[in-house]
Amino acid sequence: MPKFEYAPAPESRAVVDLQPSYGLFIDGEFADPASGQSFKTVSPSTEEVLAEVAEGDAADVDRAVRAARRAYERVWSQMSGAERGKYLFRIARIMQERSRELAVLETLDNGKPIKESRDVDIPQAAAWFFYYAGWADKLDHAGLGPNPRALGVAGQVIPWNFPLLMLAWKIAPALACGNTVVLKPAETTPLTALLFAEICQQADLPPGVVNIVTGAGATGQAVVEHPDVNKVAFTGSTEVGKRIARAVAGSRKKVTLELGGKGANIVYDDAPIDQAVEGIVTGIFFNQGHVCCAGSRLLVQESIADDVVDRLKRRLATLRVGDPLDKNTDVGAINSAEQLARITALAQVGEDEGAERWSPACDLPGTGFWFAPTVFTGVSNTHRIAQEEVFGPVLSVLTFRTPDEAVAKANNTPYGLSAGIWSDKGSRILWTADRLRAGVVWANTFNKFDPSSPFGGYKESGYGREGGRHGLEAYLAH
Ligand code: TAP
Repeated sequence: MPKFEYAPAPESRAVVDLQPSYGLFIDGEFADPASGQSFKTVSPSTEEVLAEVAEGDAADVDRAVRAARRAYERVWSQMSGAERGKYLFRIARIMQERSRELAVLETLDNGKPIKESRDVDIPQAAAWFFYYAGWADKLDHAGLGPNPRALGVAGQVIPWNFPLLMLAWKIAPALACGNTVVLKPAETTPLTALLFAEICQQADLPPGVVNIVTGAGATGQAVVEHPDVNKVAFTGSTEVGKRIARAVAGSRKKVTLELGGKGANIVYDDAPIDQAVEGIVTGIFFNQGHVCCAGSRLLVQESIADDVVDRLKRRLATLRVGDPLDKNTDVGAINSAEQLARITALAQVGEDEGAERWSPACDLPGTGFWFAPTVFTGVSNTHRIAQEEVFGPVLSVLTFRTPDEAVAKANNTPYGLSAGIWSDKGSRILWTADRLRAGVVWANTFNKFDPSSPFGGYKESGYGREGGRHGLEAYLAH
């Protein structure tokens, strides 16, 4: 009888050809860092070392910026938009072809459930390249002035929560507009950016158009402060964003900052409650709550609050927390020991301030970084867990009586990135959305993304928009 051979499942790590060490990607080639230093990237679900990754310093950043400048002047800015678009389409297609590999690598390095990297991160990242590929030859018709032109070299620094997707948000519009790029991925999640570098080679992207310099915060600082960088694009914490704004003040660099958030998810008494409960779960437990636009504050109308919280708890008891490579897993690992410590400390503050803490019964694995889905009830607006970004699977529940009170509470944080509204009445949704100081407002849904839709914040959530036609503006002079 012929032997039956199992094909590797999509979630199997066998689809990834993990190298023991990775260099920097500069001028189309992988290169050793000037210092010879490297750092380890670990799997947050097992604490296993996945690879050694080059630690780029200011000399490497300088090398990368020079390569980007050369490529900008000699090749990329000379090329027609239609030609640039072809490269972006090619990259998008290769990302689709290699999507299993990208999804498994993302899950290994980040800890997020494979069903999220497979169904959200990777398809969305490819979609961003497809979308901006389509803009490359239409910039003159984008309504962005008579003669829109590229800025030059873009320095881009991204966080660890959506490593490949944040890369796509940054690189796709930059290249479509004719800029070249030096990008620094987050220290804890460099691997999909390095696989993306391989994809650039595979797509025959001219050397120097995309450069990836791995390293820690100091490497990011060198990218941002390099005098020959024309544009800085940053996604990360408000604290580092403020530091970057100060560092580039007066330099004539164009800057966009996508920073933290403390999104309100407002549930009115006429909302479809089961649907709202699903939206609350997606809003805060998707990607372990490592989401800048997470619905981390539930604002529920007082008359239905007990019912909503009861149904929410019953739903949370069904979530599977554990091995991110298991396709049945709903909540994966926390990205790093540092992030776990931050979440643990802030949750303790919630308890100390008198809010009531609840988690479903779940067995957390013995190794790796884990935090059970957590709900705080009895939270008031002055509590730190109602004001500060936890960036983890922790929901604060507040109540309100009137729509005016809902809006006042929703707007009462330093942030202004996202919000959700659940109601059966269109007029109530529009009334509320009009009054919320949030860059993105979802109605009867949450955490929905599309490349054609602009994304960005008010107040301490930053400035500038990524996505859609608005996202082109950040990469063009006009
Ligand atoms: P950060 O600590 O701010 O790190 C973001 C990136 O900046 C990382 O690559 C980091 O390097 C680098 N960096 C650190 N110090 C720097 C400096 N002085 N100059 C230049 N770069 C520096 O944030 P995080 O912990 O990675 O991400 C979580 C935060 O990002 C949350 O607050 C979240 O809300 C926010 N976020 C916002 C959005 C949007 S769209 N608004 C999206 C995702 C995340 P290391 O990796 O070595 O630290």
